Amino acid sequence: MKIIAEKINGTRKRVAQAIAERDRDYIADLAKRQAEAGATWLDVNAGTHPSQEAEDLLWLIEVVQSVTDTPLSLDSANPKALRAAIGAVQKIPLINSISGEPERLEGILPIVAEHGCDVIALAMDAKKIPESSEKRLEVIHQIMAETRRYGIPDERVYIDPLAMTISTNTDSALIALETMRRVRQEYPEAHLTIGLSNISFGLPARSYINRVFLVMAMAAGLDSAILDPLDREIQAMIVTAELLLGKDKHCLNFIRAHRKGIFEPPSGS
Ligand code: THG
Repeated sequence: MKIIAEKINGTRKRVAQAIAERDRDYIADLAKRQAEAGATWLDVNAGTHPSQEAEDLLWLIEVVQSVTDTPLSLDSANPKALRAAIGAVQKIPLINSISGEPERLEGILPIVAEHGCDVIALAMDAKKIPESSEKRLEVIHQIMAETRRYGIPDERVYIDPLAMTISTNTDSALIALETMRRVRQEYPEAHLTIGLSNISFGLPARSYINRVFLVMAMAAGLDSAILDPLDREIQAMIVTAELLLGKDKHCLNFIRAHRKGIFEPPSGS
């Protein structure tokens, strides 16, 4: 399971404040802790000020790279900000994200092709997120036709079926899971990812919803997710689900995780 660590996100209040105040220590600490917790990529999102996005993103990248060499996930829909960012990264990044929107495809796919990046593709077009898994598959077919046209191998594409909030549509998880199963069949070389916490928005006991959904999605073929790697219970779910899905030869990772204490209650509780 590849983890895209979510915490350096300018839509979060505390991170927005740190960006505005150029608080290096706060961002550096988030970067270090998430990298140590096993993140494959650190997502960096500079927030929603289009006029400042490129500048803020460059600052985030510089601060994060001053404390870790974990590769970055550049979380932006803005080709200009992404172009600037690509010139500043030390390792080939994950681009988060493209969609079926033509301007986004035209603006971002050349960057992905030129630099050999991995890329997340959202199952949505310019207008909206389709309701049914059939319609999401249609959008995914369009996007995959474009990535292939640009010569980007399927195994560099991470398809995000999009988990909408379960509180507004109780079929949201089923639609995302069905989309994942179909993607697995039709694009066996492509990866699947998801922004895990969207599913539980507006409900209590969110962590339970997130964790159970994560395990269901892993059974449907999810091999990557945007989540909080500092959540030990989530890490425990991941190693256990991988064990049960035949992805842990001789149970070594599970036993190692147990020795490291990830199944113990956190101290103080
Ligand atoms: N798919 C893709 N990219 C994404 C998303 C997705 N990027 C953004 C988002 N969705 C995933 N990232 C985050 C980052 C932080 C939080 C949630 C999702 C987060 N949320 C707090 C919570 O859920 O309680 C509330 C905010 C806060 O802490 O202030 O931390 O779906 N490709």
